[in-house]
Amino acid sequence: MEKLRVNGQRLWDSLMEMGEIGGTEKGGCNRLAATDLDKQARDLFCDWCKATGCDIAIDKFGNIFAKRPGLNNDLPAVATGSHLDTQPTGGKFDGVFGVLSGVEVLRTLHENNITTPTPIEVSVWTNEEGSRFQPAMQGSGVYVGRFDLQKELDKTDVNGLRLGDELARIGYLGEEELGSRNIGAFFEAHIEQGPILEDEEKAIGVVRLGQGIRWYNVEVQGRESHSGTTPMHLRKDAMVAAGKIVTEIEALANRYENGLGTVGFMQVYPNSRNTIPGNIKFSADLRNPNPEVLATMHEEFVAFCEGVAKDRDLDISVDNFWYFAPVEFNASDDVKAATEKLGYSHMDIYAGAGHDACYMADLVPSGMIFTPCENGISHNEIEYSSPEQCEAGANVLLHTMLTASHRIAEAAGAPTEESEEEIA
Ligand code: HGY
Ligand code: MN
Ligand code: MN
Repeated sequence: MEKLRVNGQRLWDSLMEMGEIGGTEKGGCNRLAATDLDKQARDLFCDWCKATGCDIAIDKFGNIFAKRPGLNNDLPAVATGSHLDTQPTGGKFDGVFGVLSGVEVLRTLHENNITTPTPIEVSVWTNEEGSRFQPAMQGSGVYVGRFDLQKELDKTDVNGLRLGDELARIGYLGEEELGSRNIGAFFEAHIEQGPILEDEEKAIGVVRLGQGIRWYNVEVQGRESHSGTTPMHLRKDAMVAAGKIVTEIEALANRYENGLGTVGFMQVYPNSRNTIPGNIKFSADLRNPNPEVLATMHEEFVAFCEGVAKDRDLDISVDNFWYFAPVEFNASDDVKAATEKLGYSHMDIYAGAGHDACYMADLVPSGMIFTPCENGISHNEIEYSSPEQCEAGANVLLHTMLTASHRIAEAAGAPTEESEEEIA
């Protein structure tokens, strides 16, 4: 087992093939959650897993679980997984690298006729990105009970399409109860999506923590009126108020170490150049690895919006509809041990992005494996990780999972190796 390695070329070819689904001219991927393209990607994943002897299950939120039997199938599986949905200007690697590293683990075990002590499972989580439907990490969040199933299925996109209907339409509104998988550990491989590993010239990031995130829907209600006839002092200009808040988000993030603040989505009504905007809806995304700092950022943000509403006599609503506190990964040492065994350079790191492993950590020992990405760029079509970097990450995933599988079986007093007569 020590010498077992993934097939890096096969992993790379699968990444490129998956990247064709929703592929963009700039070489990225636009494959939003629960679209026909998402269906194509899901179908391809299921086909690839079935070819390695997996059974496929789909739960009531469209999460997919590909399970490869082990020696003792009543023992909890060692699981991995990530997401196949992308940002509108996504790349070929965010999420997909983790899913296909899991597929490569299955393929490596299958072609070497290895039966692991426990089952091995690879999952695809619905709508991790939170772009078409909110919040992010929706599938894993519903799975672990952070979100209510029905409420999340009823979420709609900007065109009023309901997520539950879309999952049914693409054939991925399953029957399996949420949270019902028998798993004993969860590991997710993912590109770092930041510049640190590349700058530090490390092959692997041992992820110790996922930073806290707060998402808001902000709505500024002013009054439409004519841009040519309304004196400045009589205006109820929603755009100017929104602009002050957007500028403050940047200032707020810069006031705190590791503070991050972003406005990525905005709807202007009536969006006509000679009508003073009467209504503006926009997103706010605040992050920090320190929960107390994130709480302070939240308080200052809400207070600032209240001040703008008062000063400009506008109605401004701030809905902090999603929050998760920084999360520690308690199986990171498994990742570190596998990385050292394989001889890859590594460093401890924290995750700036949210990941499904952040929610799986509610249920089972979880860990994450980061690989570098070029110039730290992600959520961009030029996102890139090299074949060698992907291969290293998948090898660490393979050995992390094998070690965990043996540990779970040993702890249960179950066989960890196939006996000769069983093989004969
Ligand atoms: O928002 C995030 O961090 C992730 O990309 N869903
Ligand atoms: Mn991701
Ligand atoms: Mn992402």
